[in-house]
Amino acid sequence: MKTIIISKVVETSRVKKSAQPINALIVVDVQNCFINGNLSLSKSPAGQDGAEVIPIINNLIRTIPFDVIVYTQDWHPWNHISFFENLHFRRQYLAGDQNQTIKMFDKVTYLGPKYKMEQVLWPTHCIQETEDAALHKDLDVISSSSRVIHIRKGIDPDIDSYSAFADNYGVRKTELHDKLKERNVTQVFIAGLATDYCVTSTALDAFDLNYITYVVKDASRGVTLSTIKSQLKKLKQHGVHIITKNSVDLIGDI
Ligand code: VGL
Ligand code: ZN
Repeated sequence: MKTIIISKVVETSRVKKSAQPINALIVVDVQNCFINGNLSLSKSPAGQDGAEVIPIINNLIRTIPFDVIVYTQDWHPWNHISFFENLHFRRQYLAGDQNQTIKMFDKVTYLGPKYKMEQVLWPTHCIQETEDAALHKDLDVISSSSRVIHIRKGIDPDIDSYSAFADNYGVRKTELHDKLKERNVTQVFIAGLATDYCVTSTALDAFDLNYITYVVKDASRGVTLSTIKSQLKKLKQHGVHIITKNSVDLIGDI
């Protein structure tokens, strides 16, 4: 019995070593809203410039032969739960004192039939079909082919979605996992906006879905320095590899 188990382990690692990894680049939310629009990272606490990721990501796309390229977009309806301006629609569902003073960027908790978690209240951003939600014009968007996947998220008015794989409750999945599996992707490299929110959540989900997962730190920009730091630490502890643009290696650790 023991011998059988041991030989199985050996077999698995041998097969793994000889298999060629299939690599995807996931370009997270490189949209006007986070660069020069309603939720410009330059106006957020870390004061980072989201536009700086564009030439870096373009260079990755041009020089590295990724098998698959994914572009994600935050794609909210006008009445979305994450907008500070929509607080009045759901004030009755606030946990605690419903008359509490709440400011933009505060974290609140909504509790109710449809709500069960904390929500940061962002300025209205990335409304579906608007210029604010478009991918930035300088980003290299490979024209549609079997190599390209487009994902839109945050579409349900009542739940936010930082990850490109699923909403913040982990309930409603996007098509991303199925589409990556169809293409036999084994490794994902994640870059874009914002490091401490959508990049982090996408990377944690990718790891949990068994992809070998890399975050390209210097090809990403974030909202708040302290959360950028704490989220990168969390990612590392989770098993996500934090790398830089010059150390993208498609053979990786398989
Ligand atoms: C994001 C805040 C709100 C992101 C999306 O793309 O990281 N951040 N919506
Ligand atoms: Zn959003």
